[in-house]
Amino acid sequence: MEKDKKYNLEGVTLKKFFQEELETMETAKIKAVQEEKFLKQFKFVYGNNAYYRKLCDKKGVGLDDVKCMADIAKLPFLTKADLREAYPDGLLCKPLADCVRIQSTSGTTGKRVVAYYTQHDVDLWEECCARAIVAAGGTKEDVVQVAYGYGLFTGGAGLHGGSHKLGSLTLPMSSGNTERQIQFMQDLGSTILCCTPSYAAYIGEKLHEMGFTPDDIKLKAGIFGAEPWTEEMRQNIQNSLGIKAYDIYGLTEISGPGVAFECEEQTGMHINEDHFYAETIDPETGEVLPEGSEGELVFTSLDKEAFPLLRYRTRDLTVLTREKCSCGRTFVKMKKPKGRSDDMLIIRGVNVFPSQIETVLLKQGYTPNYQIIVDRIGNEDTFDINVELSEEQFRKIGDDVDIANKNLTAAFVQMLGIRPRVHLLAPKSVVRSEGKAVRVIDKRKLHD
Ligand code: DLL
Repeated sequence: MEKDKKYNLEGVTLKKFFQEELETMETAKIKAVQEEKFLKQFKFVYGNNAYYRKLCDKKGVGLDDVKCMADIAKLPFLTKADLREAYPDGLLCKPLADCVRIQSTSGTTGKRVVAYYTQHDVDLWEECCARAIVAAGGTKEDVVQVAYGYGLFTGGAGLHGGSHKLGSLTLPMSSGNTERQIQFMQDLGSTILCCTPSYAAYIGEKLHEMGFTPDDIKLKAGIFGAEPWTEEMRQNIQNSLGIKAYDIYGLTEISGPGVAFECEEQTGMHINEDHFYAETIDPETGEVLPEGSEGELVFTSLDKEAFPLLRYRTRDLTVLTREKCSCGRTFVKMKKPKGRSDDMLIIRGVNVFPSQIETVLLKQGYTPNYQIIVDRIGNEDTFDINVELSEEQFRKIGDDVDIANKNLTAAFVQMLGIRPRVHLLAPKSVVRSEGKAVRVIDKRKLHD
């Protein structure tokens, strides 16, 4: 690869794995490890948390009912509503004096979720992030620019900790101040960028706007997550920054980024199964689904201390697959989540995911700068999509704006089955994101 010429790998032993013996365990071994840890974790949570014990009592499950991994099906689910009810520390399993960190979700409605960590929990989490950095080609020689937000959000802290564990040179930029991000990237020779995919797209856009090309930076890889993003978006970022873009998944409730991460195959994320047991369920009935069918992800932490959640419903929709991966990792893979079940819009009775809109736009050569606005007038849903044109499109489109609009509308109708009103806007009219992008404005909620 071009980049390797600039990036001096001479004398550097590229590690394929951060913890090879764990990441490449045979499936039977993984299952045995999970069962052993699960039985211990259940006893620990049941014995140390009154809120959880009460939930189990309500379901009629006691200590004696859980003797093997399959017995997990007997346990109650935990939901966001439980976390709100138990706020702030009703699900804590260790004395506060043993905790060393609190992180929190970015939730805008209701009470935030706060997660507690002991030093053991922080180490476990950071190791998961180090695995992700190594899977993206990271070594101790790398300069890792962390442009996720720092603070209560887990993005900055998680990747920062992972980079330290690996021994890479860590650049704690946090998000924002995009020109300075690019200047530091050049001056300090950053080789790996960590931020949300929408922010990566913006950094790419800015790089070109400042008159640079990927040849003017040393970046070789990016580790992007915290929000849904499409394969088309991956291509867009890879081209504009001249890198390989890897997905990373996680949630505050389970620890933060690094619950799952992508390897060189870029075909889904390996779940760190030695720490987290994954199930997919039918979101309506709660029935456990076989691997290979799409459902809501449910996680059970297997060896956490302060805030170990058992059967936590994430509301994220994905598919689990255990197909052999060419990278050598044996951990089950989750496909790119389509979004949360509650991100799905129901417009005029039709299910619409923002990711479908992103796919259409990027396939048709538009920018990833868009916003979906849904409202209700009388009994009718209105559905508008604001699409920003690139400078070049804006210059070229001239009188053909109606034709372009018609073609794009037709592509949406084909993908979604309903007709949006499309608005092609001048460059720079859609607000850029430095963290998690706000793609949808659903004004119907205001009327309810
Ligand atoms: O977003 C943790 C994180 C930080 C993950 C940095 C990756 C990188 P929360 O703020 O608690 O934590 O939000 C968790 O974000 O349930 C998903 O809905 C969504 N999400 C996270 N990663 C991805 C991803 C962090 N790679 C919620 N693809 C999750 C799609 C993602 N959605």
